[in-house]
Amino acid sequence: MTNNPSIDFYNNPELKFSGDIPTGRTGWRSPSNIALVKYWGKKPVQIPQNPSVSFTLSRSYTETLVEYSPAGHEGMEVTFYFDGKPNDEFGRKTKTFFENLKNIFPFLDQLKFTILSKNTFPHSAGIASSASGMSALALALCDMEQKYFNTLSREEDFFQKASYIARLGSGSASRSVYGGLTIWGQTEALPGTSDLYACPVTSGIHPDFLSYQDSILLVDTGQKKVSSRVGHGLMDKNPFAKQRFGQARENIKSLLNAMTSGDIETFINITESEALTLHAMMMTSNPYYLLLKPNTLNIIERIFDFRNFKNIPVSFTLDAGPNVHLLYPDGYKSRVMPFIENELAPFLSHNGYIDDEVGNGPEKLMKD
Ligand code: 2P0
Repeated sequence: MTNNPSIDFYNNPELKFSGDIPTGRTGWRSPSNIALVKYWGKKPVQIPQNPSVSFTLSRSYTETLVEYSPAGHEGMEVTFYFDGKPNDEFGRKTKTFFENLKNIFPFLDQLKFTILSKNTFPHSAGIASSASGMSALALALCDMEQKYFNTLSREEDFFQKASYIARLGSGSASRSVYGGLTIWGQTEALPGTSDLYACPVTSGIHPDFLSYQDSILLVDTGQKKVSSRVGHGLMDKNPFAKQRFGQARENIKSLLNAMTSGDIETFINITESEALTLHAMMMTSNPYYLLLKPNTLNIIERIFDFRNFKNIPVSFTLDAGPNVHLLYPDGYKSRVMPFIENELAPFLSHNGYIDDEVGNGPEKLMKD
């Protein structure tokens, strides 16, 4: 936290340029993450109904370059390029995000922005592109705060604030500012956890889980029919919501115990149950809806069979979409790859799969 207790870490009117307004740029590469215990349901403002825990990924990331210069009379402006092309929808979303952050970063109103962003994976397909995209933006804003106001020189402060800001953009994005295993939401499972920002699990995890593999099997990469924002909202009236939030609170404790002791069987049991429960919540919302596709189920059946017959600890989890995250310890990679290529490939879209694994977290793209 800040050294000056009279200044609110998150609401600091001093973060405004008093002399010349600068021109400059910053850039961050920030990864997506895959939740093992899921966040599904929230309270205002972006407070999760239950804690969640995720693996940060390595090769599924967003790279965002933020260029800024003094604003004109109209105040803050945002021009957004995605994959090299102007993208008005992302521009509007980012402008709304920045508008909502004006109390936290008063300097935003003094600048106009050109943002250039690209993903290494298809966006809007339930592979948490909002997690990588919003965390990259949050890191860029914290970087500007540190560069011009020197208020985030402690690394813990920098990343905690970046996680807080990322959360306001998209809940799951709060977890992407750290590598490895990350918890967002207050839980007895780890001291220091908060509903306001995520915390990395920095010790105690069994080595098997530090290099876990995640092959993301792309069944369908089209735009989802129901957004996560709407899905979260439907949990407000889901008849099973209360039990679900309680179950998640218990699951996070049991999962962390299993990941500490290296109990892969319990890890598989909890993560697969979490994935299916997430989708069960969608099916039991009103209006009900379904994001799974026939090939999602074909793949899950093959995973069950492969695990049972070959005695290899492969398992799956799902994000809010039809694609399957195939999880396994890296020591089994040479046996799992032929399974994907031979048995699962017929169920994949033309995009195939992304060979990913647990990663180390975001990286700054350029030196100051
Ligand atoms: C998660 N998901 O824990 C859960 C599981 C998807 C399935 O959080 O409204 O984009 O921006 O806070 O973070 C996706 O929802 O929702 C999500 P908002 P978000 O990763």
